[in-house]
Amino acid sequence: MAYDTIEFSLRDGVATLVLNRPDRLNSFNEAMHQEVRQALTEVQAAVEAGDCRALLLTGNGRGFCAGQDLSDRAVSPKDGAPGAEMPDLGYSIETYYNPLIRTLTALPVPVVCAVNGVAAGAGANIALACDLVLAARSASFTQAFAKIGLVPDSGGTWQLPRQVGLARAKGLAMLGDKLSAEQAEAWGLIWQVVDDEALRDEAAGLAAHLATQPTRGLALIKQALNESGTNDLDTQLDLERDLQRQAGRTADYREGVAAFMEKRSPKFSGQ
Ligand code: T3D
Repeated sequence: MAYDTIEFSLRDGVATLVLNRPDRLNSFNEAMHQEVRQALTEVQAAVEAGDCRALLLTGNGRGFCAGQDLSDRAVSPKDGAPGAEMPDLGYSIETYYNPLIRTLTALPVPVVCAVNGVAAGAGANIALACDLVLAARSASFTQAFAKIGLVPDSGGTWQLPRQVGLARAKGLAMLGDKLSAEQAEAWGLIWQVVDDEALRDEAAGLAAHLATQPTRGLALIKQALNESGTNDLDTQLDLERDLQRQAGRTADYREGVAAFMEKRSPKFSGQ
């Protein structure tokens, strides 16, 4: 399928989705929402068919994603008068942003995000919903919502306190200041900072590596770590037992043990 607002490819087990509205810092308009959704539907089908074993998400230009395209939200003061129609942002969240975060979180393959520049508003939280986040040294993250009277969405109020603690989460959310990629790495918000010119190759290499690994096992790791956010220890121990049972029945586990015993490199099929 041909896309206008994104670039999408599937090669050697890696799906690559590039946000491509660089003159608007890859902010989301309706068309981009629809195309991202369509591409992720293609990814889901390819994962089920065993043709996709990792997803790479990044952006073109100097921004990763500036969240919602605010030119679609401009409301003149008279529009805010009593009785005037204001946009229903809850509808937008329910229709687009929440399903996107749920899809990325549930996707049973690793999602690598290469944050190539500023990640603002929902753009920041979409990046943080990915599994392994690399960021260019010049990139930054901003919970821009507070600056326009909104609340962090796309899972931001869930991710931030868990990843950086409540004090830093409140500072980031209430001030909306830019957090540098290096500070984000130091605070444990992202996996790694990479030099700008190396980012795309580094992220593509990481996704390519993950696509050769035990895909089922990685999906179970993702599930266990995601569920740990809300489980108590007993529930998590039970979950580990159940997931290990599943992992122990995969062809890749058999291959991993055989390769270890035979002192050779494993060749994982993803099954
Ligand atoms: O509405 C709903 O559906 C509810 C859901 C909301 C989710 C959200 O994401 S709400 C938050 C929306 N995003 C923002 O508030 C961020 C707005 N942008 C900025 O604060 C700044 O642009 C940045 C901090 C991201 C980057 O700053 P800077 O100085 O590097 O770049 P810039 O000059 O501000 O932006 C470059 C261009 O991109 C500029 O256009 P121009 O002047 O060159 O024609 C700017 O207007 C445009 N741009 C940046 N962000 C957006 C945008 N255009 C539309 N929407 C944007 N979000």
